[in-house]
Amino acid sequence: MLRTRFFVASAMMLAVGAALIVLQLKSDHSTAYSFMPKQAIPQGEVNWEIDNFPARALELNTFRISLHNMAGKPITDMSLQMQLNMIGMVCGDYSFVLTESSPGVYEGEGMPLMAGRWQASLTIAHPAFETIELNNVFHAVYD
Ligand SMILES: [Cu+2]
Repeated sequence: MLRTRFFVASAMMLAVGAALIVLQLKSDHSTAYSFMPKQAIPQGEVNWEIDNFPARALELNTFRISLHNMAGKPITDMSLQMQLNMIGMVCGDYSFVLTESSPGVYEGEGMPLMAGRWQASLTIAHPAFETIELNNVFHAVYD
């Protein structure tokens, strides 16, 4: 009898502990926005770079996107566009085009309008491919 009660009590404590861990993981997941430098696309992989990471607020920052296929060869002649939006705040978007500076490498200048967390939405288009949309998150700071 005592043993059963002990077992029930331990099982409940384990359940509560597990629930707390799950809650903690969930809240971590919703608050931890991390920059993902590599993202997969159906054709291969995308590499994100921001010069002087974290980005500078109210300054032009170079965003460099490298595209390569499964064989590691550059994916050329794509049309890239980026839009920056501040997360959880409507303080203005910033859109710009990225141009191909060397085969498979696309560069453009983006300006986050405030310090904080920003979402970068990238559109990769080509007449022969289905348009790809990717998102990333980065921090902007004041100089
Ligand atoms: Cu803002």
